Amino acid sequence: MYTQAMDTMREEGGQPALRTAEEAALQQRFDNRIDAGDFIEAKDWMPDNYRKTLLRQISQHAHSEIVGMLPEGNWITRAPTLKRKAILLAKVQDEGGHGLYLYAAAETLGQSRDQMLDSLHSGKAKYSSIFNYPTLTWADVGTIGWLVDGAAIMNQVPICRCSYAPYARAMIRICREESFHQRQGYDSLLAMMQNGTEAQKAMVQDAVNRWWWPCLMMFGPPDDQSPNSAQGMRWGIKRVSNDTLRQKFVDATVQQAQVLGVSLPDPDLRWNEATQHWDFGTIDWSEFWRVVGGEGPCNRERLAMRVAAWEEGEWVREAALAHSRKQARKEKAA
Ligand code: FAQ
Repeated sequence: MYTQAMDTMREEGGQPALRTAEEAALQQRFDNRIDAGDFIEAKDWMPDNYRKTLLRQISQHAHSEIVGMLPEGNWITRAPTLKRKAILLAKVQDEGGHGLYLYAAAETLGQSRDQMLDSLHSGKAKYSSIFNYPTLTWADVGTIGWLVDGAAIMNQVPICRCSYAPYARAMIRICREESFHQRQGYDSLLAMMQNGTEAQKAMVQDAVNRWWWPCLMMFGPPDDQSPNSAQGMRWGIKRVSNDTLRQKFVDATVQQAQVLGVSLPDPDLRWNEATQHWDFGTIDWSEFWRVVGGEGPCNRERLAMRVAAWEEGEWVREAALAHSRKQARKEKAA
């Protein structure tokens, strides 16, 4: 039912192989559970393409979290006060934690963390386009919290109801932390806009101008150009479409920008009384695909930093393994 187009019916000599009665029954049971809004657990039977789609999305999501540590991590040593430094340190550590929950959720689908990281480091795997933009000033850090985490929450809250339970459970924890991230970013920008110098206010406006359009791109291509959406929605992996989430984000953010006292860099942004939504201008999708294809302003730098961190961390992984082997030997001997 859900999987006619994508299920992996094994092809022999160009002909789809017939399913066994047992496989057909398992498929039917799975479809019924999805229809009923049931959650699927790691040990449950699932179609191969459901597993592959989840692995693709969850591993990309995990990679986004750990690559997402880099643009802000860049500012830890330069945070303007002890308080802002402590907040930023905690936030960046949280993103690392989110990556770990998500890699663990993906591992339940049968792929090892080493395999996933290998795909990231060799440039095969995707991660969110947004993390290929530079953090030029301190205001970029606040803007990432406000807009990037704001967009991430908008996208991630519906994933708390994803049909794959280990992913849904990880997302519940992650979303709680992301809402703190969004608030701290807004608070940091508000401090500069309310009490800052003219130069600091201009710095905030400049950061918002640079991050606004890339944030709208975070939600992915328009619905009619999103190859994975239809199946993802039928399987209950995606609950809300890319365009709907993007519109919700714009609607929520316009008012926050007004309170902050910044303008959003879109001359076509206006309230539409008929739709009760904010209309916005055309997104430059050619820029999005360039960044996704590896040609963004910081793609090479981000990947090189990840690879260096992995190589430099080898001795830590070796030491941890040696320690766990030693512990196991001790337990056996006791
Ligand atoms: N960047 O058919 P669709 C965060 C790819 S976490 C790069 O619409 P789908 C926390 C897509 O993979 C941010 N690639 O795909 C944080 C597909 O390629 P594929 C990450 C993108 O999966 C904050 C192709 O385009 N969040 O920010 C992007 O149905 C601050 C066609 O697209 C998640 O990953 C993009 N923006 O929908 C951390 C949430 N958009 O795989 C640090 C979970 C699309 O066929 C600091 N993921 N593509 O080769 C999702 O909800 C979905 O995967 C979407 C894409 C909505 C991202």
